[in-house]
Amino acid sequence: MRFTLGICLIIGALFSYAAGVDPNNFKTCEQSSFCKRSRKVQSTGSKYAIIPGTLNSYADSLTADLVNKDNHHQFTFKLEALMGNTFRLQIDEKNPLRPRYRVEHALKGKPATTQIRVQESQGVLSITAGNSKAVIHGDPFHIEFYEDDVHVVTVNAKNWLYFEHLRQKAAVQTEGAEGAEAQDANPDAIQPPAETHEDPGAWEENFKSHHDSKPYGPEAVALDFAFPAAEVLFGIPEHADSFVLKSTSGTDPYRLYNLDVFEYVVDSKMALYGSVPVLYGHGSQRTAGVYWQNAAETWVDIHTAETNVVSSLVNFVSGTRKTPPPSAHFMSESGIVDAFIMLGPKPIDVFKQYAGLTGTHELPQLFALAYHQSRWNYNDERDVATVSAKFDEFNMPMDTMWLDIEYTDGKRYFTWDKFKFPDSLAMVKNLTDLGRHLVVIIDPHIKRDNAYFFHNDCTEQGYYIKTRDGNDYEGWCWPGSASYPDFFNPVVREYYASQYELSKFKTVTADVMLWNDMNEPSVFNGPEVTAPKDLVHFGNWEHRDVHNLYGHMHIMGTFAGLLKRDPNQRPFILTRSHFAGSQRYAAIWTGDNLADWAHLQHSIKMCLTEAVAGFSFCGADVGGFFGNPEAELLERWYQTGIFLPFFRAHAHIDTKRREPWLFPERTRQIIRSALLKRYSYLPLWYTSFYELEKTGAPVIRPMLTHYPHDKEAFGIDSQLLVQQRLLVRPVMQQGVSKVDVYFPAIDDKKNGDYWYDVDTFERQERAGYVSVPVTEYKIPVWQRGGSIVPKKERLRRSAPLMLHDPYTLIVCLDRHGKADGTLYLDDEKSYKYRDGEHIYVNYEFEQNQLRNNFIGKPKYKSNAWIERVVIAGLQLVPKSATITVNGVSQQLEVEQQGNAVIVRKPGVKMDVDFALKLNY
Ligand code: MIG
Repeated sequence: MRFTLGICLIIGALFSYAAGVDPNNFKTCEQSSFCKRSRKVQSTGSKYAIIPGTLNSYADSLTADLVNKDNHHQFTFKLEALMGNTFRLQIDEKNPLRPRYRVEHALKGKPATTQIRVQESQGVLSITAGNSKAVIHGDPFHIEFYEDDVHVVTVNAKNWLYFEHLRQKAAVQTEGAEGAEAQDANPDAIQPPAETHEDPGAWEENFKSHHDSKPYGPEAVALDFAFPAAEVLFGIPEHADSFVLKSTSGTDPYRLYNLDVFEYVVDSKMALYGSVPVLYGHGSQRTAGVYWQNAAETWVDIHTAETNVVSSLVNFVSGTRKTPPPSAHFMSESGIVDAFIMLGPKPIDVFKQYAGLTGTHELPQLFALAYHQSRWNYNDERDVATVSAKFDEFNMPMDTMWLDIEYTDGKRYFTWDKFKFPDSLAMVKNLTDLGRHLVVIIDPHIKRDNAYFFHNDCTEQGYYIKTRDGNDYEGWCWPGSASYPDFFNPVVREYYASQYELSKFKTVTADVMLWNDMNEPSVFNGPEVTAPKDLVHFGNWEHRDVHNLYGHMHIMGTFAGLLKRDPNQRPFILTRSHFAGSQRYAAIWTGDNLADWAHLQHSIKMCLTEAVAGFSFCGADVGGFFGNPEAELLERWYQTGIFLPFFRAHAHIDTKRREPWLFPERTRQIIRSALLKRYSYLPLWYTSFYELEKTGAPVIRPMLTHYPHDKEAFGIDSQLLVQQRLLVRPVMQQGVSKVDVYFPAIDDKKNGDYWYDVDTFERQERAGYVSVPVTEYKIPVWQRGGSIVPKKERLRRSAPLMLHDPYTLIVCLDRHGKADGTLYLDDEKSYKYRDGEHIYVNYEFEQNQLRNNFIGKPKYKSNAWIERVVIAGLQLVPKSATITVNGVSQQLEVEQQGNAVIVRKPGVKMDVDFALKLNY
């Protein structure tokens, strides 16, 4: 039975391109009993109050007991002030029947707290920490949060706090779902608490053919958050939806439950592979956020007054809000309330506050930011060698070849198919000799084959996730019958990590990097294609409690393994499943998208949301995973993909081969020029990632990040910013000869920044929509006036070969004739940069002079130099330029080219102070 189902699913996955996901395979809120129960509170409300006399205040926190006035159950409540305008709120049962799960490993460390000042007046307590303040109301319990006296967040604004305390199961209910009625008939039954008319799904629940035994019964937690200073809400990836969250009135809530969704559709609130429960509220004066730290299945209702002209007019005229503020209602199946309230005040501040809690991706090796060539599958060693050689033949740069599941011996990870890949080390060398890399896939499902060492180790040592009755759980996945290591056990992670050591995994080298897929986990014959919730993990936690963290624990093991293998190389890992904090270990991609225009458009929307949720290192399968893109779609996809941080072409096993040279000459040239553009901007990407690691500021950003006052910009998700330097608005529609670009306003008078077309240096001077003509080659991108962007413009076959190539600086002037911008460089591979072996410099142009200011001491020895300085926005063309280094001056040629001026061969090394002056 199980077997047949597995086969059907596999056949389905391989051969059907039918129109998209079958929603019946996934639960609605109504079909998820805790969601249904938690959502019901929206009509009844709840009654929680602080119990007078239980308050205790400490240097950095405050505690109290809470009571549910309907059933008299008691809870503990703790509010802690953290560094950086953030509060942490935790609510748990005072005396739970068994401990409730608290998320571990998501935060990058224990958050530093800060001193509070407590004041009381008329039964209302206020806690002040720095610029922020929490005002606590006891009955009904709710907390208002203020940033510099502006009210930005209310917790439990609508009294939707809902906390199902753990209970003994009433005796009569052991047999099935008729519970509620049967009880009345049995006088001996233990009555459930008066407030619950027991929901049939409370103690066990079925979905399709799957049974969830729910041994601990109902244990949901839910809470609402209002954002009085906000107009739009965004965040909570991963969904194939717009950047700004839509109201869920009349629809299901947004769902966060890591799932392998076959042919996901766009414009959808359905769950996907990753879950990052962070949500932001943004208005023109303030931005705030909430990180709901819970790894169980979670649904989020969004209540936003549908913005209409009348309501915004009323708000405008009265100066106060008449419509209720946008709010979000988080509902989780188990665990505790653990919420971080981040008070901004600006968008970039909140993004950094979130990064301060959960961390950032560290600076990747440069190659990881270059172009990745993947498909399911490159078949054998010859195939890999040929593809690599073809890129050279057609003069296209390419850095990394990928091997999907077919390289293994029967989907036994850490092994190779010896017929197709008899000499993997020679194949790898063939690539690394050209500066290229290889990435191989390793999935978490383990083939149950007693001739497979990994399976035997896991069986003997008890490393697999267990069923309720203590057996190794068996599911069905690519290898057939499979079990799943319990990565929550540190011993299992250690074992797993050690498998990556070259003494064990002898068929790869330390240059081979990793792809972890299917780690939601995907189980073909499991409920909703994942693991049953009543499985048991290390520490006796149910899968229900930790589901959204499974992939996170998997990649923690991989990351540790790669460091063990070679402590001097920065690991590169791509993961599909992710949770808050997974960005510390891996890049992500948006999974199995479709080769259509709508999915191309969603690649930007989805990655923008991921970027503000910590995952700057995000991309989508270029070309689309399912289906065969026509040439135009593929061209536009490359042109878009080069401006997302993770840039990889990938395709389903049944699609036609689509390496760029297989297309007609015109398509080839278009793709080639897009690739060259990506490589030319590598210094900018690299610098941006260094700054991400240092500051937490996302690499790609929605427009509102730097134009927080411009309401028109809030909802724009067809364009993105790279830092605050580039504005990218790719062509993502078929057959168009122009696109509408929105240039954001910097003030109420519709003034904008200057923006220079990066190809022509034509300048946009005003905010608003501009219809821009495009050709098939055109990628509409502008550089902000006031910024300097470092580039490298020589063609090589791979990024590591560019290490010593010279730089070009693109200087785009603002209204005052000024610009500045940073450049970061190091060995592009090792951790020596952590010991200061790098060059970090800020270039500044002002009064016709370019200078460099080193940030810290330049300690890396680079052979690179500055080959060219391009300046756009000068009033007059200078006659010449003078460069001065160490008191020695030299005259340089200046040439006008279109709308820019080029200073040739300043020739100065990267670690030397200089001044370059234009002469008139
Ligand atoms: O069930 O490894 O999203 O990128 O090519 C499909 C085969 C399993 C899903 C990944 C996709 C990958 C494919 N994998």
